[in-house]
This record gives sequence, structure tokens and C-alpha cells, in this order.
Amino acid sequence: MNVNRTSMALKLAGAAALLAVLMITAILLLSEPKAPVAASIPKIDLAEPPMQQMCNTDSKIDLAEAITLQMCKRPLASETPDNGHVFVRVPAGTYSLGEKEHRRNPRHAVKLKAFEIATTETTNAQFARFVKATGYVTDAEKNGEAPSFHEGMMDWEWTPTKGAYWRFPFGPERPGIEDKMDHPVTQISATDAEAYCRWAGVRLPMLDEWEAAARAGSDTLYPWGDEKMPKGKPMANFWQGKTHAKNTMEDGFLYTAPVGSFPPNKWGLYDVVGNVFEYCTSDPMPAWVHSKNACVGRGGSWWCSSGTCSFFNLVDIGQMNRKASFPNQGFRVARDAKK
Ligand SMILES: [Ca+2]
Ligand SMILES: [Ca+2]
Repeated sequence: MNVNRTSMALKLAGAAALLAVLMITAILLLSEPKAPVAASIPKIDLAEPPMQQMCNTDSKIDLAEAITLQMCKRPLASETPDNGHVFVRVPAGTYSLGEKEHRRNPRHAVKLKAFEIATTETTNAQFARFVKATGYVTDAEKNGEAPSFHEGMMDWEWTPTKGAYWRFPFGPERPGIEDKMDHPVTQISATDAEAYCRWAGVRLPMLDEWEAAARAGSDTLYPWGDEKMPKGKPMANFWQGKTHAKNTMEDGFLYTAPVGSFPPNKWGLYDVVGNVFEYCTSDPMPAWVHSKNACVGRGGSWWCSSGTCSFFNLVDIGQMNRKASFPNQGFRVARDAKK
């Protein structure tokens, strides 16, 4: 009996000692400095935010949410039924557009139904899918030539170039679009743009729709204010230089730039000013358009030097031939808002 008691006492003492050792070890471990948690968190590169993926998952973004698009440097194209277009919904309302006493676009209020407009210009990748699916032949291809351009030419000079079309905007002797699939498609006429729209189930924006969306509530000459280059910084892709003799390229691009290379407007639309001129429709056409073969366009382009193109803003409206193609003309799509 005494032996058993002694054995039990020894076991209890051993367990107590073990417990004490474990507690001391735990206290020591808890008091050890922890490894920095931040070291295990992947570094987020703000230049390429993870929000990019979001641009690709929701093709319709409400106006209230459009601000989130500002995080998307470059919406990604996808094989969605609408061919990868990402839309911003512009609500129905009365919009104040134009400029006081402007010759073509005087100040006016316009009542618009709700509509959706693409956040970027239509890209070479998107147009290539259209051509692949339909075998469509553009006006430039039918003509066998289109106007081309290079740095050093005279202002307003364009060279008719055999074999220039959307795959080779400056002709087959110069690089094509192989590594520019995220650039806006060019060398397509307004007729070509409308054919694309029919295939993709979208349409061109009307003049007033384009301006309402491009203004995003602002009353300034450019989406970012009234200064063309605030603090000397280009906010869009245009021609830096008084003439076309030399492009000093402060914005980094001699010709087109990948869509979405510059900050968007307040509603998440990229390149409304600059990069490529954007075809619009109007019904009826403005009174100053006298030819039935004419169409209208907005926003200016990479070609706009300070001494030539005056359309690089939110107010001016350009006029072009419906069948003409240029390496600085493209389009952005729109569609009626779903109920
Ligand atoms: Ca440029
Ligand atoms: Ca543009």
C-alpha cells in the first residue's frame, strides 16, 4: 500500500514538473519576437493593380461604380459575346454640352436616354476577331490604297499608299500591327465601323452621347481641365510639336498608343481625347454638314499638332467622308442601356 502511494506521488510530481516545463516553454515562445508578417504578403505593384481582372469579369459597370475603373490601367479583351468591350452606363438625364457661341457646337442642353459606352476605343484585336468571323473587307482594301503619314511631312500632308489598310496602317513596307493588338484599330472608314457594330450588336455613339460621356460632368475643354498639358505633363496621346516636322514625344508615343495608356476621365472612359479620332452618328446630321457622304467624329488624335488639328478637345466636332480611311481615325462603340 505504501509502495503504491509512493509511486502515485512520484507520478504526480513528474506530471507537475512536465507541466511546469511546458508552461515555461510556452511563455518563452510567446515572448519571442514574431517574424514580420508583412514579409509573407505579396507586394502590390500599383502600376499593374490586381483590379485588372475585374475589368474583364463584368462587361457592364454602373456609373456609380465607374470610379473603380480608374484602377484598371488597361481593360483586358476577352471572348465575351460583346467581343471584350467593357461598358460604362450613362444614366438618362439632361446634359449641358457645347461651348458658348461655338460655331459648330454652341452651348445646348440635351435630354438623353440611358445608354452604355465602351471605356476604350475599339482595338486591333477586337477588329481582327470581326474580320476572322465574317471575312469582312474594308473600304481601304477595296480601294487598294489609303493615306499614310510619317514624321517630317508637311502639315496636312498625307501620302496615298498602296496596300495600306488596318493590318498595315502605313503600308506593307512599314511595320504592321502584329505587336499592336491592344492599339486602336485605324484605316477603317465609318462604313467599316458600322459593319463592325452590326456584327458585335452595338452601335456608334451619337454626337451628344459621346460628349456627355466624355465630359463626365465636367465643363472644361479637356477631361482633366482647361490646360492642354497641366504642369507640362501630357494627359493623352497627341503630337508634341508645333508642326509635323518633329514630334518631341513627351507623351511617349509617336503614333497610336495602347488603349488605356493615359488616365481615364471621371467616369472611367479612356482616350476620349487623343489617340484616335472617334466616329459618331447624328440624326439628323448637324446643319453645317452639307454632304450626304459625310460623317462626324470627336476628340482629335495622335496626329494633332498644335499648329494643325484643332479637334483635340471635348468641344470641337470634325467632319469626314464616310468612305475615307486614315491612320488616325477609329471608333468607340455604344449601345442602348438594358432596362
Ligand atoms: Ca503622341
Ligand atoms: Ca480617342
